[in-house]
Amino acid sequence: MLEKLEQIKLDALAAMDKITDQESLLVWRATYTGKKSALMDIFNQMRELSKEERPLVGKRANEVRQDLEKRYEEKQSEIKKELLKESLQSEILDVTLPGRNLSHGRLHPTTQTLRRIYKIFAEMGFQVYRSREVETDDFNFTHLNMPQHHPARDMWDTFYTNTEGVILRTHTSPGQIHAMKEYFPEPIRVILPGMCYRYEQVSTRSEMQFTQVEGLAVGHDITFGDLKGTLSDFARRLFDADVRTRFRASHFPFTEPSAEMDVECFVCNGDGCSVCKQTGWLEILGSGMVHPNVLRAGGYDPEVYSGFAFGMGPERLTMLLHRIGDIRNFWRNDMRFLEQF
Ligand code: FA5
Repeated sequence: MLEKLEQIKLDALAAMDKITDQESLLVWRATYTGKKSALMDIFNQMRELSKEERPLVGKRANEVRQDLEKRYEEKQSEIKKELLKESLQSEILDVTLPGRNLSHGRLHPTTQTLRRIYKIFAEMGFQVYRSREVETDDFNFTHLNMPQHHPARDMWDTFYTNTEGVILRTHTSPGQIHAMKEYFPEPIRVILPGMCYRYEQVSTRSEMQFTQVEGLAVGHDITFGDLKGTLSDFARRLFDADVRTRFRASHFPFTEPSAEMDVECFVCNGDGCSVCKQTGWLEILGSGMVHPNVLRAGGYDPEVYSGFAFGMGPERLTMLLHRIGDIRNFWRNDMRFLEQF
């Protein structure tokens, strides 16, 4: 028995020398010290030994078991150390390498234009007035001098909600009424930016969803001269100090008289080209003196107050500023387009 024990120990230690990983180490433990191991057989066979032999073999068997367990613990910590060494070498950190570039986010081109518009009007004393995108039919049309069944409503077809009389606004003009109701009887100088929606054919110049910036000035003795001066100055500040502009008579139910403002075409410098449809001019906004019925709807007496209003499309202005040929790029989410601004 004692010889057998020595042999078990020798075999186990020889097998241990070949072990280099955790998995084989576990197999080794089961083989040499587990329940079915030769060492355990010896413990089980102790009963069959003579009284003299039993303590000797028992003592030696326990020693062998302790030796093997000790060897197991040693091997385990060797393997752990080796693993740590390997990971330190393979995941080495070189602090002298240059850092990775962070990719910078950027503002959408329309947002950039909007911020320029806010800044210019802020310098002229206009505050930003936030107004809602979901409107009632009354605010979008009726209060703007377009009663039910008025043919002018056909110019602005929109999206209707399931709630009767609640629509997506077609322009920022209903915000004029909200601002007047809130400010009365104070004088007003606000711009109203925001999204508008129209049920119309999408093309290179028209989207179903676009931004507008409305402007409204109400007070005493405000004239058409103020309107022209404010908007001409705005164009000079946005485009160029010597940009050429013109006002063209137009019609909006909520202004009287009404005018559209054009800037000289940047592509052909006024000679006429496909972008300006051979006219040499590009329309940038609609405007006019606030109609008496609209002043009344907002609570201002047209005998005492007067005002002007305008509405421009920042996407169209951005197209002019950056010579963008297709408005549909603004909503395509194509990084190749967006990264240029
Ligand atoms: C209006 O919406 C008037 N409410 C403007 C106004 C305000 C006039 C105050 C008088 C007083 P219009 O439909 O022309 O007008 O639109 C004004 C601007 O919005 C246009 O010049 C254009 O820049 C922009 N716009 C209109 N429709 C679209 C569209 N489908 N896609 C992109 N921009 C558009």
